[in-house]
Amino acid sequence: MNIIAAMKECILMIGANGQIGSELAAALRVKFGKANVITSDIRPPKEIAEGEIFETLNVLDKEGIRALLEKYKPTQIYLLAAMLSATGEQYPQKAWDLNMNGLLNVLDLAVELGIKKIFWPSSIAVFGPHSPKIDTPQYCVMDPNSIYGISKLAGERLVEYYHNRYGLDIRSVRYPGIISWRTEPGGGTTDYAVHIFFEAIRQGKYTSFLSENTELPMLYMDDAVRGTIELMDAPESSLNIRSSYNLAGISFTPKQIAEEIKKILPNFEISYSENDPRQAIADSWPKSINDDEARKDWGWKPTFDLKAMTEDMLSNLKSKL
Ligand code: AKB
Repeated sequence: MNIIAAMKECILMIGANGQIGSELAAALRVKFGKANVITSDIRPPKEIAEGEIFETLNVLDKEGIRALLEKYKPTQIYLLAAMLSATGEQYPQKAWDLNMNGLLNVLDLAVELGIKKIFWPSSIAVFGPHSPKIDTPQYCVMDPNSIYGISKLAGERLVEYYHNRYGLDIRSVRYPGIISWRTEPGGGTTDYAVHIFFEAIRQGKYTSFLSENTELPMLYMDDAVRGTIELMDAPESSLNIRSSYNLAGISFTPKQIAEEIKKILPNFEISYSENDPRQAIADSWPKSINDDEARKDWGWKPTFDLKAMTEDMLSNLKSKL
């Protein structure tokens, strides 16, 4: 996208205060300018820097969304408001309501008001116990058994439907667990892989709620943000998947990440709790993901391996905490 085209874009991000939204919004502000990225969430963030635009918005309030769309006339919507897997199991009805009706509100308003381009994230949670666990392909048996995974799979079918039926240019990736140091995640099954770094710096030890050999797909935030923007910039004609692209980064277990941390912090200690409900969710998910379609269609390529990610996390957290 050239600079003139980029400057014409205006983005409304819904659910911008979470782990991914806060970093994606920062990258989009650099790309499009602060005045062209409107962030919104159910509560204001701790700080709103000069020149940034924030609006309080509940994604279940359809008329509230309409008012913001009419006020700012965005060309793109990023819908990140969702309840994640672990919290979803505590509040299944609320998770379904937020994840499905929030999406439907945005899709219906986009059709009505002619906003074509939308980003909506799916998740590796769309896979289930009968999906292949290793190198999980784009297309396979999908039988998610968490309410979050069920809502994301239903969402994938909806976004493809709205693309086919109404011509919306909705783009999506199935995020694995995202690792970041600026904002801590909340309510997910993969959160241990972020908390372990914070606690390594704060306490020198960590009790993992997942067992030592639970392998899950993860991705470093820098790669996740870059990949998301690359997908949104890709020519529409190159996209063959209108549900959601598999996206892979690094797969590792709590034991492997602890070993990598010990190379930098030799006194770091890890222990494991038992009977955590998040273990069953993790056991139903893939261990590794095949993302050939994303590589082929829009040039996706992750850059951080476990070593590079661990070094970057620990050096940033040492300065931050
Ligand atoms: C979660 O653990 O619920 C999320 C996800 C993989 O979508 N991080």
